[in-house]
Amino acid sequence: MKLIRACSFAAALLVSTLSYAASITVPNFSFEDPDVVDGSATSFNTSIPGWTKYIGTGGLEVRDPLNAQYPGATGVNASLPGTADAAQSLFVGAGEGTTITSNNVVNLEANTRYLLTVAVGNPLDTEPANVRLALAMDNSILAFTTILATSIPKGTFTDFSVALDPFSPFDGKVGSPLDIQITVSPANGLGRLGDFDNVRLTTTVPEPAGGFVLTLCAAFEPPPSTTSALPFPPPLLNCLHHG
Ligand SMILES: [Ca+2]
Ligand SMILES: [Ca+2]
Ligand SMILES: [Ca+2]
Repeated sequence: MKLIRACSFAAALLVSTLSYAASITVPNFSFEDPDVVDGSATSFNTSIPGWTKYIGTGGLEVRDPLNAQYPGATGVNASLPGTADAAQSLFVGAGEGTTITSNNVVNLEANTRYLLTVAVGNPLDTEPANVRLALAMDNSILAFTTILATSIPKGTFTDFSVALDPFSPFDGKVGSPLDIQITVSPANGLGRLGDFDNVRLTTTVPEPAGGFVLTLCAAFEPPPSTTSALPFPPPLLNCLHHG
């Protein structure tokens, strides 16, 4: 019975290990810094806390939208809808290819999958630009996704994601800092602005399954001198059954 419990424990640990994910702190992820008055914004500039413009003719600002932009957004600290966080968002002007970055968010680790998720807004009073979300290193893009303006739901914020698959421990990029990039480009001659919030970066570390379980099961095998009257089932079969 002890072995059954041990292997069940190993199987449970295996499941939790396979689904293990960690969150990485993204600076000013919710664009609540600086706090601006409801309905106002910082002026378009080349930087805000945690974020800077890399290229392009557009600028970036923090703003606190009203009902005219998003339903329910008017009021002190009134929450933005959808997948946004809190009251303020990042607003980016879309000169062709205007790209802003948060640099050196984390150092790339081997055997780790990175998932970037951003709440992308489409305000009621302006047309959005096309958007590209990317993970980059030294301004060289490693993974990206392109979001057409027409696929961003109106009057709310909607999550879009891009994943960076694991690198081997021998890859020269391992150990170097990752950047988050957000790029906006005019869409159909209409959409010239991008609205963003709640930038999240999570990691998942896949574990080699079989070896881990067998190692734990072997550790709980009875010693040769055990005199229990109950025969122990074969460890491998038992583990496979309970896994
Ligand atoms: Ca926010
Ligand atoms: Ca505010
Ligand atoms: Ca507001």
